Amino acid sequence: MFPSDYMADPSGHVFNDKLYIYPSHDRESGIPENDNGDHFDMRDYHVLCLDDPDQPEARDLGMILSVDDIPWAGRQLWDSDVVEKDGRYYLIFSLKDKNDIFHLGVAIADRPEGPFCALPDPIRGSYSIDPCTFKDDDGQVYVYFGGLWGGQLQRYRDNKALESAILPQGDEPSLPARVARMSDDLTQFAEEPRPVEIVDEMGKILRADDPHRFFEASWLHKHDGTYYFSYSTGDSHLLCYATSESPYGPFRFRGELLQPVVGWTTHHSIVEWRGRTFLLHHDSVPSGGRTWLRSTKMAEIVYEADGSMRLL
Ligand code: FUB
Repeated sequence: MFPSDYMADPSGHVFNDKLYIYPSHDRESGIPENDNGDHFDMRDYHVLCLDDPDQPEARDLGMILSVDDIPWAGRQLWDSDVVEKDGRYYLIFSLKDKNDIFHLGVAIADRPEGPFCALPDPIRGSYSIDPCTFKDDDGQVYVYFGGLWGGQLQRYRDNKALESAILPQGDEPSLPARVARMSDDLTQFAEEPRPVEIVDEMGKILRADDPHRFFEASWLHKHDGTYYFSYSTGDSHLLCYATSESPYGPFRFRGELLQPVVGWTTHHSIVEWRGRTFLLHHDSVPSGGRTWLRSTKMAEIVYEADGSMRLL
């Protein structure tokens, strides 16, 4: 479906009636695979574009930001997302600093095609990975973020760094993603990040050993006034979703959206375009199962009368 280069973690947005996809740019780093994710050693971002939903292959519009042009960069440009405000485009990205700690950074452009210019420092108080931006109908912009294991979320509690990482176990409550409203200029958090609670039908937070609990790859979209939070379950390899009446949640678990794909990671975005809804995701089929060389795909989603989603 998408160009022959390896692109993962696709974040899709419609700007000027075209679909722009902001992926991670996978490459062969030669670093052995490990649970820390060192083999995902990406060094730049490209943007892909579709003019029409039925176009067989997206166009690669080229590089929009390189790790060499980010003043605070250490290594590993992971998942990113873009939001538009007042005719400017804000790329929020995950990157390790020079001490190997993940933070979220901001880079700004005048066009969705970039090039993007990075701010000199990461967002104050940001940590972990996988930012998803969401602009609500009132213009407020929120960023959802967080990821376990190599994404370092287990090193924090209540937005403070722990002395050593603690992963909840068994029937302990799982670790939630975080959400923060952005400042009006979209360069900082406007508030302390809050937990994105995912609860079962009884209102209980999903447990650490629940295969549907949050792991990484947050995405937020709104449909018919309902907020849909979708995410990857990481080591159980599912894409799941939960719904709420508020962008802050709590979100009630609703179901599985995508079964495990070829490759360890699963990651996605959901975008409404010309009256249809699309799931962008990745797998490692074209690279023969190499988990760090992933390719972007697109599928259509439909809603049932009760608001649940399924792949067409
Ligand atoms: O692409 C690097 C990491 O792999 C992402 O940040 C995670 O969501 C997983 O897809």
